[in-house]
Amino acid sequence: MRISMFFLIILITVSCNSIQKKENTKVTISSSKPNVIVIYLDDLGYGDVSCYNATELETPNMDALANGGIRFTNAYASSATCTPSRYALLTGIYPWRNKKAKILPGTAPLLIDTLQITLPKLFKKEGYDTAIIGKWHLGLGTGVINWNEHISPGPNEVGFDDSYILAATQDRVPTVYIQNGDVVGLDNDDPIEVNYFENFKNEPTAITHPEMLTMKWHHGHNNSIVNGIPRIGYMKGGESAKWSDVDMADHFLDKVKAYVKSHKEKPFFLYYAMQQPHVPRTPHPRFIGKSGMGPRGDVILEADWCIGEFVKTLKKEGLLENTLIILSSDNGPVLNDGYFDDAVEKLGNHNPSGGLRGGKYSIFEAGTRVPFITYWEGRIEPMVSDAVICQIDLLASLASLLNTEVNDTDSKDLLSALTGNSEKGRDHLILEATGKTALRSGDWVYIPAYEGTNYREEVGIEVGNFPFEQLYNISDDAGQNNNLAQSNPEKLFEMKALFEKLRGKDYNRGVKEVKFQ
Ligand code: NG6
Ligand code: CA
Repeated sequence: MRISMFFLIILITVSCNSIQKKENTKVTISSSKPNVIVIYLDDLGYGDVSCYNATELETPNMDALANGGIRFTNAYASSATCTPSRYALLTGIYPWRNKKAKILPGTAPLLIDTLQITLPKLFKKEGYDTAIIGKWHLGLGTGVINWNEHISPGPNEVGFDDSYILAATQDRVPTVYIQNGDVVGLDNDDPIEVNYFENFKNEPTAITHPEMLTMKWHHGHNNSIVNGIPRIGYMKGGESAKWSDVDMADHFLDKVKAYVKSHKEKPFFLYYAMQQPHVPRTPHPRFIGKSGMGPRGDVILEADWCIGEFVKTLKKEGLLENTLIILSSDNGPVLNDGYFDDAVEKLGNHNPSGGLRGGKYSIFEAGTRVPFITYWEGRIEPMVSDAVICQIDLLASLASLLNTEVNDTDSKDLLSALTGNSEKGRDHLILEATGKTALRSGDWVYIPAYEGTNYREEVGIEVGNFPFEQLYNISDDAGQNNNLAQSNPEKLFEMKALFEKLRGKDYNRGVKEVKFQ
């Protein structure tokens, strides 16, 4: 009886939807409950995808989503690093409002308040199943973590029914997967210990045992060695639980495929947080050499392949027409992020930032402006949108999709822009990079004066710190080469006033230069 009711409802929903489609030239978003999948890459740059004008790399599967959906040209991560961007994505709160929203070590406590509204909680309230598969990097536990016991709070306590994660980053310990709070494959006789300050007695590190390394470190990344790769932080034990780096992409892909196959009865929200092309770049052997650009290019091709396989699964399972897919990246690109892996040497003519200035860690555009694609078969019509949108807006926009709303966040309802019914995005947006903030308003970008070095030698990136204010009109100066602060004092005054109104006058307090060890 219940089953036939269920099919009746589906039938009615499906026929209503097709009626709406016929009646309107533009997409009608009905009150039905589509699945929502956020595919989130790590450090993928604005120019790393062929549909974003990369000419040296072919990413046919991301291109297929862009060509059949909306490719946004002015979409932003809220921050130029991972943790703050992910915090904003899931909570709708600007990361600079939370002083702890900085790149976290693997031992950091959970950054999100368990009482806070989050993207998965929003979906859960509307009857969805929710899951995260992939990189977390938002802290776990409340203080000291015992990795050998159930770890809580974590993703499951902020709204995810299911979680299968790596705790922090691929280059940070512990190098194990955690499923719903428990380390996967752990042998109780070989407990895991983790420490970010000091090594465990007689444990090899990159410094003491360089002969054990299959990948060399450039800066940082000289602590414990796992699978020949030196990491950030020290780890002991947990041998049977350690992940295989080269299999990580396939592993997460298997998990997301299995998840959608087993969640067809109820609508779901899935956050597929891919680890590529963050360091260490460890393509599966079948992708090695495929890009001609070394491991960084190879893992972008690997990620693209995974996306293609995943979309194929959605199609095969009959889910594509009832699934909104959103694809983006947590921050801009970096070549040398701490390992010698030929990313610089083999770059050739590829331009990961797509001509934008800066990169990961940068308050310039390349730090936060990222690929952003929405795809919904039969519901979203292909287009390119110049609307200014930010990942922080997913919370309010997806609430709107579910015919509900969220209060007291920085998130804006841009559902119309996300579905192509409007090209109107945000009026303004505060961008963040390692504690420093800037304003985009209309076509203008204002960057306050900041202490510190502009060019960060280790990573080879201009992070945007100058002892004077910067003002750019990015409609005709996308590369931010022409500082108009002096020649356009009226605009400078207007932008500064708006920045200080939104950000508060003490925006510079406590902002310290990031040390790369
Ligand atoms: C930096 C790491 C870098 C990367 C980054 C986090 C060093 C020297 N550098 O501190 O390799 O892990 O943190 O990247 O340790 S993110 O994309 O997760 O923000
Ligand atoms: Ca990142």
